[in-house]
Amino acid sequence: MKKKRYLVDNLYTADPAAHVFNGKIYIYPSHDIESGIPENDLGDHFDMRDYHIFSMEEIDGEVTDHGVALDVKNIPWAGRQLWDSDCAFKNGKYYLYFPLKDKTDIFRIGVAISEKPEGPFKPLDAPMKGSYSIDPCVFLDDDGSYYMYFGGLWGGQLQRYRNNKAIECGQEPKDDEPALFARVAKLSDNMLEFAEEPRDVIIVDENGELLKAGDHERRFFEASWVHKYNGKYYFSYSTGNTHLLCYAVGDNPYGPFTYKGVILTPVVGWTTHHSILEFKGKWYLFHHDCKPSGGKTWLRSMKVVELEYNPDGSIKTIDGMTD
Ligand code: FUB
Repeated sequence: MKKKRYLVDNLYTADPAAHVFNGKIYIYPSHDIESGIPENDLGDHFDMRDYHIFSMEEIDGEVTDHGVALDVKNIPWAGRQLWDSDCAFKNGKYYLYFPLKDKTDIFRIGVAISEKPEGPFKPLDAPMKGSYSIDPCVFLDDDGSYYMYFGGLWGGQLQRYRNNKAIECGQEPKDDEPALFARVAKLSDNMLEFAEEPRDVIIVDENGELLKAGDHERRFFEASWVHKYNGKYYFSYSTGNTHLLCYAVGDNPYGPFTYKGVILTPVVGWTTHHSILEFKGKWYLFHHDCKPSGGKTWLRSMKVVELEYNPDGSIKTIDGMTD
């Protein structure tokens, strides 16, 4: 599959997190809507209110919409904005992790549980203790440990935290200072809490130097994803205001990760966000763009394309603009 394929045409969907459960592909996207809220740098226009979950048996097969799996009106601690989610399976239960602003307009990460990958999901009464910011991604390592990666700048509020504590007047570091990094923490056995204090997901350049805050073409902005290929850990992410999907490679789930390159060049729209999945011996990049909505940044459409590696394990860059 060298051509990109849009997956759904009757809803706007973004930030697709794809997993194989029970031999099928399940996709956990955000559900974009026309909220009427003007566009701004804090992402207020992304005022999403529910999640639909999709599945397909083949990469080019029919896509099934399983309907509303979780609605903001059923989340007791909800303020607004259901952003990028992810799902993990353990001991017969599926755990949906989602970022949502609480009633004080602070992003927290919530958990909802189901016995089926497509839901419906029942949310817990409170967000995860010590959680903050956005874009949770849960990675299952070969030894059975689950790790959550999270964080996002600007509207994602990551700049308001240092050492897992909220700071006053949170700002990004100066251009020549180390960048802010995503966070990672092992999950507790019951999958409901962090089992440890979240740590920085450090990204270094080819000389082992920490990426700098002013390095907008390479530094982390949002959209963490982790996959393993040939025994190496690939941490991929969006650079936000430079609209690239990049990746960095490490030897363990905590990093440090060494910056390696661009997976996807800019797409139509401001945000870019993805997941990477192996299915039946091939690798795929799930992502989104705003072509079908005529470029409206808050109305995105998820799509999939094959992802290829070079013999040295590097990823072949995909052109975001071509079909
Ligand atoms: O969908 C809302 C936000 O836009 C996501 O959480 C970010 O990663 C960006 O794609």
